[in-house]
Amino acid sequence: MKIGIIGLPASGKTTIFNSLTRGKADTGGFGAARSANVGVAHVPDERVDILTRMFKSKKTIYAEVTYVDLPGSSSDDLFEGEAMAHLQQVDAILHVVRDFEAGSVPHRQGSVDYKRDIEKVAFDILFADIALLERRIERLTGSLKGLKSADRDEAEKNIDTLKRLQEDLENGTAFRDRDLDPAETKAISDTFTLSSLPLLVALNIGEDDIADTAELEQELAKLLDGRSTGGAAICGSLEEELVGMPAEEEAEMRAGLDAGEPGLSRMIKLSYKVLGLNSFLTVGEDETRAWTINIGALAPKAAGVIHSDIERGFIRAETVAYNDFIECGTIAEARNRGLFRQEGRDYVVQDGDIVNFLFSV
Ligand SMILES: Nc1nc2c(ncn2[C@@H]2O[C@H](COP(=O)(O)OP(=O)(O)OP(=O)(O)O)[C@@H](O)[C@H]2O)c(=O)[nH]1
Ligand SMILES: [Mg+2]
Repeated sequence: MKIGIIGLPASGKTTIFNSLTRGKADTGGFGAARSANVGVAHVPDERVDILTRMFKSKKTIYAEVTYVDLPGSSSDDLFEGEAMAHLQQVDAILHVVRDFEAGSVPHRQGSVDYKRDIEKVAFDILFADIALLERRIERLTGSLKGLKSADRDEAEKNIDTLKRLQEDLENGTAFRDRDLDPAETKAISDTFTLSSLPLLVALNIGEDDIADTAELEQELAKLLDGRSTGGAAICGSLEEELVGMPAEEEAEMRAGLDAGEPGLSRMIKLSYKVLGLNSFLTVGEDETRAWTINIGALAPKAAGVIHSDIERGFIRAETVAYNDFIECGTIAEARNRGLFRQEGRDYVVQDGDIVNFLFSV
């Protein structure tokens, strides 16, 4: 599961990427980067921290989200050339929007206006899909002649459906904001569409605006009322500096900022959610760990995330919900109160379940 980072040139994509993934990719290239940066962010999870302390675990392992910082675009057309090929490989998009003033970093539009830029990129995404559907319609139309009549009727129906979908895009409806009926699903089943990907927005704010983060995020939320869209405000330059520090110094600095939860962790959590992922937890002296499953995964499938042998030999899952466990304090007490349950193959693992799988080899 990957998130592709897009945004206008010099909006701070690579700076935000470095902050999210604790990376050190070059910034300030003004669109010159020719290859993508790929990195992993740890999903902050207080439950994992608390369980680590309770079980005195030697190791702590968080869930992860992979980010891909796309190669720079030399023009304002974000979806030219290679970009589309990269975007076909991702599961969601993170749009980095510039909202910092810096004389040394000119904005191509001559001024900083995040609302304008969000609208421009949203429009470009729709426009890219209109063009993709156009090519599909042309190809289908070109093949009509060679088809037998039954197949031709079918293809003509698909063309009509695609044209209707295209009109909706022209009227501003992204695929992520609509349900598709069976005919529509069929018509676009083998066409990649950009606007069907969940879209997140990171507002890259200046250091002077950090105090107004909550207010800025409220304004941002008003702009982003689409279905699977969310946003957070992040001060890219500061975060990049902080994650580059030794851990202790970073913690000290953060405490001094007193800014509450940084936008960065909100963004990573949001990314995880938008990808449709849940975490179940395993605990013990060796390690406390969050494991990633798709929402709705059944117990054997979740077991398979740990090891395919556990999925194959699955007998049952012993589980207690995180909140129940915290109330009880120990597994033994959870067992006494009937909250430590035995679940079978058809159990849908819930986010925050503490699980122990029983299996035969
Ligand atoms: N003052 C300030 N400068 C920033 C901030 N974020 C990024 N910059 C600067 O803006 C310039 C561009 O940042 P990058 O992260 O390289 O932007 P980008 O979007 O990856 O740029 P390209 O990939 O070249 O299009 C760099 O000089 C950064 O140091 C910020 O929050 N505040
Ligand atoms: Mg860059």
